[in-house]
Amino acid sequence: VDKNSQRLTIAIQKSGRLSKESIALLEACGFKFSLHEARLLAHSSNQPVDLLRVRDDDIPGLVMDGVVDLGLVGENVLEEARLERQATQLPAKINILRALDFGQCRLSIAVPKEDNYRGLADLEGKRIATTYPFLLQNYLQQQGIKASTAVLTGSVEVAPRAGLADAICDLVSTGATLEANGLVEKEVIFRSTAQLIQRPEPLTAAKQAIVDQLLPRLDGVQMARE
Ligand code: PRT
Ligand code: ZN
Repeated sequence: VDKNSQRLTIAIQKSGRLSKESIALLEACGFKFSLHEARLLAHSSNQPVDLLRVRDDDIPGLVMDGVVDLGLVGENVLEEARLERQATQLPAKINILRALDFGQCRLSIAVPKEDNYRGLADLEGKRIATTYPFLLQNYLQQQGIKASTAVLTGSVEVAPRAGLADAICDLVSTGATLEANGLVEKEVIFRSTAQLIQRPEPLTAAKQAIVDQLLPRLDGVQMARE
């Protein structure tokens, strides 16, 4: 990506739960895109705007480093990246432009249903499997609980059964995955929706003009489907 490009670059998830709705929202705001499955970059045919399609985990860093101008990403991924970058002294500033009306989920601690869980204190000294170690440890610290983490980027819900952890901290939407794995949701530690974020450094006037046109349209689209 050419940092000096006059085209506004927006990072979105390439394939996953946020992809369809991210593109649909930008299209509803008047941008036209033709997407080729294999391509990282998609040009808008009617505006000086490019989409960069990447793993969702890469989006916060790309925006915080100013490699791209805007990003659409889950608040859970954004906050995890922010905490991780703060801990490692990397730039972690971001402008959150809007909370979006899709990608709703919660990050929750769940335990095996046969456990006699009475409260957070029962997690003291235990191990919790999660993809979000910074959000989890941040929460535990606030609550005064010391527990260790097992970091897994997938299959978190099988960790207790596999003997890797005593509990899990994972994203939940319907609760079906927990249920299917014999787990019960006990503590909601973070509520998330997709967010529209912007790089911390000011945009060029030309790019800012596109954002100034985008935001009222986005508000209109979200208001209309409330
Ligand atoms: O490949 P890439 O890294 O881009 O994708 P990913 O696999 O990391 O992410 P993806 O596509 O699964 O999710 C992208 C974002 O969608 C997340 O970061 C959240 O912001 C949001 N989101 C909303 C969810 C869910 N709902 C959700 N239910 N992300 C994941 N899940 C998973 C959860 O991890 C668990 O495995 O769905 C399962 C639970 O769902 P229920 O309905 O059974 O409770
Ligand atoms: Zn991811």
